[in-house]
Amino acid sequence: MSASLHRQKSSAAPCAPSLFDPVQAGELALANRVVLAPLTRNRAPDAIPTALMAEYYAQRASAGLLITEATAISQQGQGYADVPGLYGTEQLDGWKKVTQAVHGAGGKIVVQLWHVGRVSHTDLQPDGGPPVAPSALTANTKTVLIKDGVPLFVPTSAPRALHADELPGIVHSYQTAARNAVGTAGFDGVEIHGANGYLLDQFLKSGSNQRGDDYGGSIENRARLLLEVTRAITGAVGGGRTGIRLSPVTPANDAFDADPQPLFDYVVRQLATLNLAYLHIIEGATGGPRELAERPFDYAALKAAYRQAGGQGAWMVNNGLDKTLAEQALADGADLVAFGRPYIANPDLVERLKRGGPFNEGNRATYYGGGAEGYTDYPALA
Ligand code: 8OZ
Repeated sequence: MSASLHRQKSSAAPCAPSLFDPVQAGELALANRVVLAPLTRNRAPDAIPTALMAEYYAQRASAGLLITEATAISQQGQGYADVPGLYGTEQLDGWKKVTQAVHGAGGKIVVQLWHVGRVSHTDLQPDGGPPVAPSALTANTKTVLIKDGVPLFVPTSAPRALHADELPGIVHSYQTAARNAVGTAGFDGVEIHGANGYLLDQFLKSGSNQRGDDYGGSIENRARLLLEVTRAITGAVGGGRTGIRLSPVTPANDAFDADPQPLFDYVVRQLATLNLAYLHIIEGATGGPRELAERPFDYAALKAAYRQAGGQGAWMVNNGLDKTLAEQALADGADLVAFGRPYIANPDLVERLKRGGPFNEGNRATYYGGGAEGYTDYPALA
């Protein structure tokens, strides 16, 4: 919009961008504001991305940005059967085929960097040891193993508390994964998984962090690991290629904080100094209600805290949004909208949103694990 047109309209409500308008997120020049949210699909045997995964992501390349499924930065960071990793040569080679396919189809793709912390099982850990966590508190949640080809939901194993002297190694694993993601696998950037009750969220939240050292207790201490990881990654690949996902009140994977507003206001004020490409906020319960009566949270205040502290990254919102809610989010000042489940069954979601539908329904039975069925066989519009 020209400056003069903008002035003419300034007495009315400022006009919101459309979902289909381009936007800059740090160094990422995005063709539109529709984002593929990270979706775990458990189709990477031995943690190695496959040609089928390359096809799946390339089918969705008309999104302004694709965020991969959560991807383990180390074997210790792995918590589910057949999720991909980013710490071995074959894994990086597999991802390279994915990024080449997406770029060939005109898309942009970042990889979500994941350490599950306590949400794991001894069967998935190095030498069958216990999963690691801020404190030795078992998460009341389940993970998925695959036995004889059949997915099996099992309770997570009791974790051991990390020693403070192990934390630099974890920060280093994140940094190495980020560097290899951009430098070797060809990703446009990375998203730090700071949400949904995994390691970084476990450190943030009082329900899972009872440490008495510099990484537990006060808000500043609980946020320390997440901020150290973020600084290490931005130092390696640049803030403009780094995003982060947060979920202030989700109960996913037994996440709980007694007072999330000041905690997350602090976190985003600190992140504001790192020139990130974007902040990705899950509003409410991941995959569930957008508002939780027992866990109120002011997302507008969170965004204001970030902007007041100088944060210029794109503001991405997510969780249960349809076209109307997504447009409302943009009108309320979000820059990007991430769609999860709608993207499972609608590879050409951007075009379908433009036309107002129709939308395919996803088959839950094929969300996790399996092959092409329920993965790459959903039709695009003619
Ligand atoms: C569904 C199943 C397994 C993992 C998340 C990475 O919630 C996940 C996940 C989702 O962030």
